[in-house]
Amino acid sequence: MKRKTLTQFLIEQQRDKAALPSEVRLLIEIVARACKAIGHAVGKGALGGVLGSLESENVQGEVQKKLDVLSNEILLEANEWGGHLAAMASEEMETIHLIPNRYPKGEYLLLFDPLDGSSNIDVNVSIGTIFSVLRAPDEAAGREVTEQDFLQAGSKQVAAGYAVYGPQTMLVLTVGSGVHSFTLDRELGSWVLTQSDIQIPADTKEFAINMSNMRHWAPPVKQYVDECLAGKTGPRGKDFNMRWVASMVADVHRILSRGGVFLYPWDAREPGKPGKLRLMYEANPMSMLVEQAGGAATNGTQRILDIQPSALHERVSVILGSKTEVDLATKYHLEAKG
Ligand code: P6P
Repeated sequence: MKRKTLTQFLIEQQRDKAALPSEVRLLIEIVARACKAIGHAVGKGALGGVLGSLESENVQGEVQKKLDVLSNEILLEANEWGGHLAAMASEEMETIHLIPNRYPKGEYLLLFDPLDGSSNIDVNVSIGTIFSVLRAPDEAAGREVTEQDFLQAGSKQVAAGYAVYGPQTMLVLTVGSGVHSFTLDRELGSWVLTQSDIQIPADTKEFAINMSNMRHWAPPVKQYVDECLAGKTGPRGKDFNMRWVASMVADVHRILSRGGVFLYPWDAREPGKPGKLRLMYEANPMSMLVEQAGGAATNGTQRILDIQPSALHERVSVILGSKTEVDLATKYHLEAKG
Protein backbone atom coordinates (compact mmCIF):
# COMPACT_ATOMS: atom_id res chain seq x y z
CA MET A 1 0.00 0.00 0.00
CA LYS A 2 1.44 3.39 -0.99
CA ARG A 3 1.65 5.59 2.07
CA LYS A 4 0.60 9.24 1.98
CA THR A 5 3.17 12.00 2.24
CA LEU A 6 2.72 14.97 4.52
CA THR A 7 1.80 17.11 1.52
CA GLN A 8 -0.94 14.69 0.41
CA PHE A 9 -2.25 14.46 3.97
CA LEU A 10 -2.39 18.23 4.40
CA ILE A 11 -4.05 18.79 1.03
CA GLU A 12 -6.71 16.22 1.96
CA GLN A 13 -7.18 17.86 5.36
CA GLN A 14 -7.62 21.16 3.57
CA ARG A 15 -10.03 19.69 1.01
CA ASP A 16 -12.04 17.45 3.29
CA LYS A 17 -12.08 19.43 6.46
CA ALA A 18 -11.92 22.94 5.03
CA ALA A 19 -10.65 23.59 8.54
CA LEU A 20 -7.10 23.92 7.35
CA PRO A 21 -6.44 27.33 5.80
CA SER A 22 -3.90 27.13 2.97
CA GLU A 23 -1.65 29.52 4.92
CA VAL A 24 -1.49 27.01 7.78
CA ARG A 25 -0.83 24.16 5.37
CA LEU A 26 2.08 26.11 3.87
CA LEU A 27 3.36 26.99 7.35
CA ILE A 28 3.34 23.36 8.48
CA GLU A 29 5.13 22.21 5.33
CA ILE A 30 7.83 24.84 5.88
CA VAL A 31 8.26 23.94 9.57
CA ALA A 32 8.42 20.24 8.62
CA ARG A 33 11.11 21.01 6.04
CA ALA A 34 13.07 22.99 8.66
CA CYS A 35 12.80 20.03 11.04
CA LYS A 36 14.37 17.83 8.36
CA ALA A 37 17.32 20.24 8.26
CA ILE A 38 17.57 20.29 12.06
CA GLY A 39 17.40 16.48 12.17
CA HIS A 40 20.16 16.32 9.58
CA ALA A 41 22.41 18.61 11.68
CA VAL A 42 21.60 16.68 14.86
CA GLY A 43 22.33 13.39 13.10
CA LYS A 44 25.82 14.48 12.14
CA GLY A 45 26.79 14.85 15.81
CA ALA A 46 30.49 15.32 16.33
CA LEU A 47 31.09 14.90 12.58
CA GLY A 48 29.24 18.17 12.02
CA GLY A 49 31.23 20.11 14.56
CA VAL A 50 27.98 21.17 16.21
CA LEU A 51 28.15 19.46 19.58
CA GLY A 52 29.07 21.19 22.80
CA SER A 53 28.09 24.47 24.39
CA LEU A 54 28.56 28.10 23.52
CA GLU A 55 29.70 30.77 25.97
CA SER A 56 26.24 32.36 25.69
CA GLU A 57 23.10 31.85 27.81
CA ASN A 58 19.52 32.02 26.56
CA VAL A 59 16.68 34.01 28.06
CA GLN A 60 16.07 31.11 30.43
CA GLY A 61 19.57 31.56 31.83
CA GLU A 62 20.56 28.20 30.36
CA VAL A 63 23.90 27.67 28.63
CA GLN A 64 23.17 27.44 24.91
CA LYS A 65 24.32 24.44 22.93
CA LYS A 66 25.62 25.09 19.43
CA LEU A 67 22.72 23.05 18.08
CA ASP A 68 20.19 25.15 20.06
CA VAL A 69 21.32 28.27 18.22
CA LEU A 70 21.66 26.52 14.85
CA SER A 71 18.16 25.02 15.15
CA ASN A 72 16.72 28.40 16.04
CA GLU A 73 18.37 30.00 13.02
CA ILE A 74 17.11 27.26 10.70
CA LEU A 75 13.52 27.86 11.83
CA LEU A 76 13.80 31.65 11.57
CA GLU A 77 15.29 31.58 8.06
CA ALA A 78 12.86 28.93 6.81
CA ASN A 79 9.80 30.87 7.95
CA GLU A 80 10.67 34.51 7.27
CA TRP A 81 10.06 34.61 3.52
CA GLY A 82 6.84 32.57 3.18
CA GLY A 83 4.35 35.39 3.73
CA HIS A 84 2.25 33.32 6.16
CA LEU A 85 3.57 34.70 9.44
CA ALA A 86 3.26 37.99 11.27
CA ALA A 87 5.98 37.10 13.79
CA MET A 88 7.76 34.27 15.61
CA ALA A 89 8.74 33.52 19.21
CA SER A 90 11.33 31.06 20.46
CA GLU A 91 12.62 29.66 23.73
CA GLU A 92 16.03 30.85 22.52
CA MET A 93 15.05 34.49 21.98
CA GLU A 94 14.08 37.04 24.65
CA THR A 95 11.73 39.02 22.44
CA ILE A 96 9.51 38.17 19.48
CA HIS A 97 11.01 38.08 15.99
CA LEU A 98 9.18 40.28 13.48
CA ILE A 99 9.12 39.42 9.78
CA PRO A 100 11.66 41.62 7.95
CA ASN A 101 10.02 44.36 5.87
CA ARG A 102 11.42 42.88 2.63
CA TYR A 103 8.99 39.96 3.01
CA PRO A 104 5.16 39.92 2.96
CA LYS A 105 3.46 39.39 6.31
CA GLY A 106 0.77 36.83 7.10
CA GLU A 107 -1.74 36.44 9.87
CA TYR A 108 -0.21 33.63 11.90
CA LEU A 109 2.17 33.48 14.83
CA LEU A 110 4.69 30.65 15.15
CA LEU A 111 6.19 29.72 18.51
CA PHE A 112 8.81 27.05 19.02
CA ASP A 113 11.34 25.39 21.23
CA PRO A 114 13.86 24.74 18.45
CA LEU A 115 15.68 21.94 20.21
CA ASP A 116 14.12 20.59 23.39
CA GLY A 117 16.12 18.31 25.64
CA SER A 118 19.44 20.05 25.07
CA SER A 119 21.06 18.25 28.00
CA ASN A 120 20.71 15.08 25.91
CA ILE A 121 22.29 16.39 22.70
CA ASP A 122 25.88 15.50 23.54
CA VAL A 123 25.01 12.03 24.83
CA ASN A 124 23.01 10.87 21.79
CA VAL A 125 19.61 10.63 23.47
CA SER A 126 16.43 11.60 21.58
CA ILE A 127 15.70 15.34 21.39
CA GLY A 128 13.14 17.30 19.45
CA THR A 129 11.59 20.48 18.08
CA ILE A 130 8.23 21.64 19.48
CA PHE A 131 6.02 24.16 17.64
CA SER A 132 2.74 25.94 18.17
CA VAL A 133 0.65 28.03 15.75
CA LEU A 134 -1.66 30.85 16.78
CA ARG A 135 -3.60 33.32 14.68
CA ALA A 136 -2.61 36.96 15.11
CA PRO A 137 -5.49 38.92 16.68
CA ASP A 138 -7.66 40.74 14.13
CA GLU A 139 -6.80 44.05 15.72
CA ALA A 140 -3.13 43.39 14.90
CA ALA A 141 -3.90 43.80 11.19
CA GLY A 142 -2.20 46.88 9.79
CA ARG A 143 0.11 47.35 12.75
CA GLU A 144 3.28 45.73 14.04
CA VAL A 145 2.66 42.59 16.08
CA THR A 146 3.57 42.85 19.76
CA GLU A 147 4.43 40.30 22.42
CA GLN A 148 0.95 40.88 23.86
CA ASP A 149 -0.54 39.45 20.63
CA PHE A 150 1.14 36.12 21.43
CA LEU A 151 -0.38 35.88 24.91
CA GLN A 152 -3.36 33.72 23.95
CA ALA A 153 -4.65 30.66 25.81
CA GLY A 154 -3.51 27.32 24.40
CA SER A 155 -7.10 26.58 23.35
CA LYS A 156 -6.61 29.20 20.62
CA GLN A 157 -3.87 27.18 18.87
CA VAL A 158 -4.72 26.31 15.25
CA ALA A 159 -1.96 23.69 15.00
CA ALA A 160 0.71 22.10 17.18
CA GLY A 161 3.34 19.45 16.77
CA TYR A 162 6.85 18.23 17.32
CA ALA A 163 9.66 16.50 15.50
CA VAL A 164 11.54 13.85 17.50
CA TYR A 165 15.11 13.07 16.44
CA GLY A 166 15.53 9.51 17.67
CA PRO A 167 16.07 6.07 16.12
CA GLN A 168 13.52 7.31 13.61
CA THR A 169 12.98 10.96 12.79
CA MET A 170 9.25 11.55 13.25
CA LEU A 171 6.83 14.44 12.98
CA VAL A 172 3.69 14.36 15.13
CA LEU A 173 1.03 16.89 14.23
CA THR A 174 -2.47 18.10 14.97
CA VAL A 175 -4.45 20.76 13.12
CA GLY A 176 -7.43 20.23 15.41
CA SER A 177 -8.70 17.03 13.76
CA GLY A 178 -6.84 14.30 15.65
CA VAL A 179 -3.15 13.51 15.98
CA HIS A 180 -1.15 12.00 13.13
CA SER A 181 2.47 10.89 12.89
CA PHE A 182 4.87 10.91 9.96
CA THR A 183 8.18 9.11 9.65
CA LEU A 184 11.02 10.66 7.65
CA ASP A 185 11.95 8.56 4.64
CA ARG A 186 15.61 9.47 4.68
CA GLU A 187 16.18 8.17 1.14
CA LEU A 188 13.42 10.25 -0.44
CA GLY A 189 13.63 13.04 2.12
CA SER A 190 9.85 13.02 2.56
CA TRP A 191 7.62 12.77 5.63
CA VAL A 192 5.43 9.68 5.23
CA LEU A 193 2.18 9.16 7.17
CA THR A 194 2.72 6.18 9.47
CA GLN A 195 -0.07 6.57 12.04
CA SER A 196 -3.46 8.34 11.90
CA ASP A 197 -5.76 9.34 14.74
CA ILE A 198 -3.42 8.41 17.57
CA GLN A 199 -5.29 7.63 20.79
CA ILE A 200 -3.78 7.64 24.31
CA PRO A 201 -5.21 4.80 26.45
CA ALA A 202 -7.08 6.26 29.45
CA ASP A 203 -5.35 3.77 31.78
CA THR A 204 -1.66 3.12 32.11
CA LYS A 205 0.98 1.48 34.27
CA GLU A 206 3.77 3.90 33.45
CA PHE A 207 4.61 7.27 35.01
CA ALA A 208 7.34 9.74 34.08
CA ILE A 209 8.82 12.16 36.61
CA ASN A 210 12.30 13.17 37.72
CA MET A 211 12.40 11.19 40.99
CA SER A 212 15.54 12.99 42.18
CA ASN A 213 13.29 15.96 43.03
CA MET A 214 11.07 13.92 45.38
CA ARG A 215 12.07 15.74 48.58
CA HIS A 216 11.06 19.05 46.93
CA TRP A 217 7.57 18.00 45.76
CA ALA A 218 4.27 19.32 47.11
CA PRO A 219 2.23 16.73 49.09
CA PRO A 220 -0.26 15.87 46.28
CA VAL A 221 2.59 14.88 43.96
CA LYS A 222 4.19 12.79 46.71
CA GLN A 223 0.81 11.15 47.42
CA TYR A 224 0.24 10.31 43.73
CA VAL A 225 3.76 8.93 43.13
CA ASP A 226 3.84 7.01 46.45
CA GLU A 227 0.62 5.25 45.40
CA CYS A 228 2.19 4.33 42.05
CA LEU A 229 5.27 2.99 43.88
CA ALA A 230 3.08 0.99 46.31
CA GLY A 231 2.01 -1.09 43.31
CA LYS A 232 -0.33 -4.08 43.67
CA THR A 233 -0.27 -3.88 47.47
CA GLY A 234 -1.25 -0.22 47.46
CA PRO A 235 -4.48 1.67 46.75
CA ARG A 236 -3.94 1.52 42.97
CA GLY A 237 -3.97 -2.31 42.99
CA LYS A 238 -1.46 -2.55 40.13
CA ASP A 239 2.30 -2.28 39.66
CA PHE A 240 3.67 0.74 37.80
CA ASN A 241 6.81 1.20 35.73
CA MET A 242 8.77 4.45 35.52
CA ARG A 243 10.49 6.22 32.63
CA TRP A 244 12.28 9.61 32.53
CA VAL A 245 14.18 10.56 29.37
CA ALA A 246 14.56 14.23 30.37
CA SER A 247 13.51 15.20 26.85
CA MET A 248 9.86 16.23 27.01
CA VAL A 249 9.47 15.37 23.31
CA ALA A 250 10.69 11.80 23.88
CA ASP A 251 8.58 11.30 27.01
CA VAL A 252 5.44 12.71 25.35
CA HIS A 253 6.07 10.64 22.21
CA ARG A 254 6.19 7.48 24.33
CA ILE A 255 2.92 8.48 26.01
CA LEU A 256 1.23 9.17 22.65
CA SER A 257 2.54 5.81 21.44
CA ARG A 258 1.56 3.58 24.40
CA GLY A 259 0.01 5.66 27.18
CA GLY A 260 1.50 6.93 30.43
CA VAL A 261 1.51 10.03 32.57
CA PHE A 262 4.17 12.76 32.57
CA LEU A 263 4.67 15.08 35.52
CA TYR A 264 6.91 18.10 35.85
CA PRO A 265 5.27 19.75 38.88
CA TRP A 266 6.10 22.80 40.95
CA ASP A 267 8.80 22.03 43.48
CA ALA A 268 10.45 23.83 46.35
CA ARG A 269 13.79 24.31 44.60
CA GLU A 270 12.48 27.51 42.98
CA PRO A 271 9.31 28.23 45.00
CA GLY A 272 8.65 31.47 43.15
CA LYS A 273 8.29 29.65 39.82
CA PRO A 274 5.16 27.60 39.01
CA GLY A 275 7.28 24.92 37.33
CA LYS A 276 10.24 24.37 34.99
CA LEU A 277 8.50 23.91 31.64
CA ARG A 278 7.38 26.80 29.45
CA LEU A 279 3.71 27.35 28.82
CA MET A 280 3.68 28.90 25.34
CA TYR A 281 5.99 26.62 23.37
CA GLU A 282 6.23 23.43 25.41
CA ALA A 283 3.14 22.83 27.57
CA ASN A 284 0.53 24.35 25.23
CA PRO A 285 1.49 22.46 22.03
CA MET A 286 1.98 19.21 23.93
CA SER A 287 -1.35 19.70 25.73
CA MET A 288 -3.17 20.25 22.43
CA LEU A 289 -1.65 17.06 21.03
CA VAL A 290 -2.47 15.06 24.17
CA GLU A 291 -6.08 16.29 24.32
CA GLN A 292 -6.57 15.69 20.58
CA ALA A 293 -5.41 12.11 21.28
CA GLY A 294 -7.99 11.64 24.05
CA GLY A 295 -5.66 12.39 26.96
CA ALA A 296 -5.69 15.22 29.50
CA ALA A 297 -3.28 17.98 30.54
CA THR A 298 -3.46 20.15 33.67
CA ASN A 299 -1.15 22.26 35.80
CA GLY A 300 -2.45 20.36 38.84
CA THR A 301 -5.53 22.49 39.31
CA GLN A 302 -6.49 23.82 35.87
CA ARG A 303 -6.64 22.63 32.23
CA ILE A 304 -3.40 23.89 30.69
CA LEU A 305 -5.14 25.00 27.49
CA ASP A 306 -7.38 27.32 29.56
CA ILE A 307 -4.48 29.20 31.17
CA GLN A 308 -4.37 32.86 30.15
CA PRO A 309 -0.67 33.64 29.65
CA SER A 310 0.81 36.79 31.19
CA ALA A 311 4.33 36.52 29.78
CA LEU A 312 5.93 34.96 26.69
CA HIS A 313 8.38 32.79 28.63
CA GLU A 314 6.21 31.99 31.62
CA ARG A 315 6.58 28.58 33.20
CA VAL A 316 3.93 26.11 34.26
CA SER A 317 3.52 22.85 36.13
CA VAL A 318 2.62 20.01 33.80
CA ILE A 319 0.67 16.79 34.38
CA LEU A 320 -0.34 15.21 31.06
CA GLY A 321 -1.14 11.90 29.42
CA SER A 322 -3.56 9.06 30.20
CA LYS A 323 -6.78 10.66 31.40
CA THR A 324 -7.38 8.40 34.43
CA GLU A 325 -3.97 9.25 35.86
CA VAL A 326 -4.07 12.96 35.09
CA ASP A 327 -7.53 13.20 36.67
CA LEU A 328 -6.34 11.39 39.82
CA ALA A 329 -3.19 13.48 40.27
CA THR A 330 -5.27 16.64 39.62
CA LYS A 331 -7.88 15.49 42.15
CA TYR A 332 -5.16 15.21 44.81
CA HIS A 333 -3.98 18.74 43.99
CA LEU A 334 -7.52 20.15 44.21
CA GLU A 335 -8.14 18.34 47.53
CA ALA A 336 -4.90 19.79 48.93
CA LYS A 337 -5.99 23.22 47.75
CA GLY A 338 -9.20 22.79 49.74
P1 P6P B 1 15.24 17.75 34.32
C1 P6P B 1 14.66 19.67 28.79
O1 P6P B 1 15.65 20.56 29.28
C2 P6P B 1 13.36 20.00 29.51
O2 P6P B 1 12.99 21.31 29.26
C3 P6P B 1 12.28 19.02 29.07
O3 P6P B 1 12.43 18.61 27.78
C4 P6P B 1 12.44 17.86 30.04
O4 P6P B 1 11.24 17.17 30.29
C5 P6P B 1 12.92 18.56 31.32
O5 P6P B 1 13.53 19.79 30.92
C6 P6P B 1 13.94 17.72 32.06
O6 P6P B 1 14.24 18.42 33.25
O7 P6P B 1 15.11 18.67 35.52
O8 P6P B 1 14.75 16.37 34.61
O9 P6P B 1 16.60 17.77 33.66
